[in-house]
Amino acid sequence: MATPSLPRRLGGALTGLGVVAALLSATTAPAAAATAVAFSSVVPAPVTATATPGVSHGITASTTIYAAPGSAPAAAIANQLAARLRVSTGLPLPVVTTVAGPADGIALLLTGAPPGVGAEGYQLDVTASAITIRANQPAGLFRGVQTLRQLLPVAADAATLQPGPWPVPGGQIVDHPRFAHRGAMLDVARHFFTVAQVQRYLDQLALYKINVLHLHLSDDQGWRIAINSWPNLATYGGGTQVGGGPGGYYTQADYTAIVNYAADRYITVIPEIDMPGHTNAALASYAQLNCNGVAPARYTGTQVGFSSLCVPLELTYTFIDQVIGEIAALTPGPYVHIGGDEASSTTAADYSYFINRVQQIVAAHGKTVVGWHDVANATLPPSTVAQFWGTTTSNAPLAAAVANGTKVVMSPANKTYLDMKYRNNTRLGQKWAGLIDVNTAYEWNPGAYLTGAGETAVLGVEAPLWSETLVTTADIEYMAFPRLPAIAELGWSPWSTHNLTAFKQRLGAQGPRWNVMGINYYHSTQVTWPSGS
Ligand code: NGO
Repeated sequence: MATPSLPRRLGGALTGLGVVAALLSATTAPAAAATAVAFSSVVPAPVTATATPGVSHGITASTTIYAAPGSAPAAAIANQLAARLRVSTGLPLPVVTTVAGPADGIALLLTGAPPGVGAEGYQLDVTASAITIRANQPAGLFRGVQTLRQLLPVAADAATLQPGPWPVPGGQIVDHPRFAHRGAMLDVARHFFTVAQVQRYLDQLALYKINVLHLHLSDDQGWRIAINSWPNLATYGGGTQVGGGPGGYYTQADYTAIVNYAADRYITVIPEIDMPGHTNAALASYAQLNCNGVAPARYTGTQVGFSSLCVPLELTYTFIDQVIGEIAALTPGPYVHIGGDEASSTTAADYSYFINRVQQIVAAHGKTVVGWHDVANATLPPSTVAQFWGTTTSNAPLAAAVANGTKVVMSPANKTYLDMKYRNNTRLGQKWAGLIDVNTAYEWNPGAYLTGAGETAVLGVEAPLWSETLVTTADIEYMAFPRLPAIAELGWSPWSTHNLTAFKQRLGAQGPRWNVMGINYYHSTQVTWPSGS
């Protein structure tokens, strides 16, 4: 419904993402001034955002949410939005699927979007009478809803009832992602995180249009998913963690709960079983997997590179086939990650043989292989995706694989590793790839970074969060925020919008939102935080 009595919200048109100050006019009432939001605060930056000066649409007691008729996914997205907003606004926000809009209320439509926005893009129009999101696919509606959330006053993201009002600035956004893969990795092996903790992280990822959660499910210090054919992996191999705590593991139902929660947010889970190195937890669980038939003790330190599955042993491949088979059956997404990093206890010849064979096992289970870029030392079919985690801008084996058609996910450790410290005195994290504050995380171009891997060879970007030093949700959030949104913007926004100064203002505007959401973020001195946040 229209809210003609609302004061003017935007001072001027935004052309493209020319982040001209879309600020409150001097006539704005003080209460609303505290909550109004500008197009220029959306992260990741949209492809184009054009404000309509003097226009806004208020969400009120008479707002209805219309979902595209006949689309269960559109109805589900509408219900998610309504459920979220009811908590903070207390408004009824009925969801109906019988009328297509967009005469009033909020309409989520699967018609009329520009074809060029693809499967994940959307067009958002805010007029005095209605808010309309149009997309070609439900994923695009979901991404558009995340933009709408960021255009609402930050109080809309609160967990308790807030007074309002709930104005949305008028204008149009037409938006779509630069890269198909915009990922976050969580290491649940060094320290275990519960389903609820992972779900909380998924909620945060969704807000920044991340579409992949890569779960690092096994390492020397813990095996974190129940495998029915090899039960000791979880019950014994999952029973510890870095520093020697109780560890933990996901039942298959737990894993499915994570996968489904992610799918509701249009996020694909990529499970990783790291091999042939980083396998002490598996080797400790089954003596017969060891070349010498003796199970090593469980490991709670943080060294890497000392363990290896037994490459000449045939049982190794039976084991892998059964493990990958069970995980593939639980995983709707197309990928299984085989790790392959830091196999320094495996000879080069064994490594090559092993990776080649494991790729065939994964393919036999109908999945596409992802591996850390070390796998380029073996022979890769063009379908295998390599995840670059180096600290230099050239890597000869990887460049050769790319020349043969392999696509790359960019996770340069000195840019995207969320476990690196911000500063020397950061309590959490490591320093081996350098210190990473916001400027460093943001100032690189994923499509023009690695020699031989230009824009078309890059599938996307991913921010890994290794957990050697991380124990709690507060720890995860402190390391992920504010750097994760920087990586999310590199993955989503066109390079033409890239601007460090503008980005840090947009990022700063997220701070009050993180406050109401209870996110424990690092108050980087490189970011312009609004006063009081
Ligand atoms: C490396 C190593 C991981 C560590 C991480 C810590 C890769 C791909 N292997 O990244 O085992 O946890 O660094 O930053």
